Amino acid sequence: MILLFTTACAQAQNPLNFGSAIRTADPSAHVWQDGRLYLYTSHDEECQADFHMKDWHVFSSADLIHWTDHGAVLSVQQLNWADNYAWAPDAAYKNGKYYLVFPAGTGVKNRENPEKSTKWMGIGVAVSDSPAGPFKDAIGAPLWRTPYANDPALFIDDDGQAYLYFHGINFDYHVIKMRDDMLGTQGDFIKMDMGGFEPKMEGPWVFKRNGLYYFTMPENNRVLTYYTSTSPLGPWTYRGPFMQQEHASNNHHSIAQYKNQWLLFYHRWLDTPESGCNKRQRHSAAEYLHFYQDGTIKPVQRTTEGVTQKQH
Ligand code: FUB
Repeated sequence: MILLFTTACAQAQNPLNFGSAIRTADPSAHVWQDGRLYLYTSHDEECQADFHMKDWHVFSSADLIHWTDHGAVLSVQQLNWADNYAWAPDAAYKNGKYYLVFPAGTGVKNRENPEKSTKWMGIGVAVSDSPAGPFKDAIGAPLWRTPYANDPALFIDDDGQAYLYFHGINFDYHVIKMRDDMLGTQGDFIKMDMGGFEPKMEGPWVFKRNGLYYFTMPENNRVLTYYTSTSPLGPWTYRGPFMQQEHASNNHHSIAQYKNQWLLFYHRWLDTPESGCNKRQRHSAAEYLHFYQDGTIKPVQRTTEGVTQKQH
């Protein structure tokens, strides 16, 4: 028993150990019918420049310690409408199929002269019979071209209705309903009532707990904060931060319940002295998430231990 305890705690760690030096970010966690927890991540190429990213990866685990690397499950090379910016994905299970929603784009961002930027991003949908992919672009086009959008997050309510939240230029804090076949949207964008507080954001994530909806996001792209509501469409009440920023760098997270424990997945910018560029690069990590009696979220600290199945 003592040996088991020691082994489990010794192997749990942050960043998550995927068994290779792969750099991942934007982990989106889901628990599917096979009882495993799946992480859908974006992939930072070693020392990449300016978030030029090319494919999406999947990892799964049954104990949060040992991870299976399912490899690259979709690449921008397979798209006929984008060739770059394989950014934060999300996934959903519906109609007996697994759907990957993903942002991708074209063009170049000109940071010195933004008016000369040609960069554009949109959101696609890919489908697979397996949670581990591979996924195939299901539409052959983005869901829409305007507004510019990325960082999609799907939430499927108990009645089966899927909602798509995203970051959109001049369209933050909007949501749109997905069609039942998940291959298109229905109705118009719905501007949500955020109670008058709408900071810069990316990477929204919505979940439901005890009948309460949580809209969570990296405020100013860095501090994880949240709102609550009794509806997935709001109105939302701002509740404040639950994880502070680190290194003045972006964060992107997801929240899932696995084996009776709530978990926060996010990424950290860590020094990579072994790399040629010798700069901070992103790595997926996880922490336990705890709630107060009234449903508010307890502040989360970053740890090096990470999560285990609490065998102790
Ligand atoms: O990984 C690329 C982008 O960086 C994501 O889409 C954003 O949320 C930020 O994490």
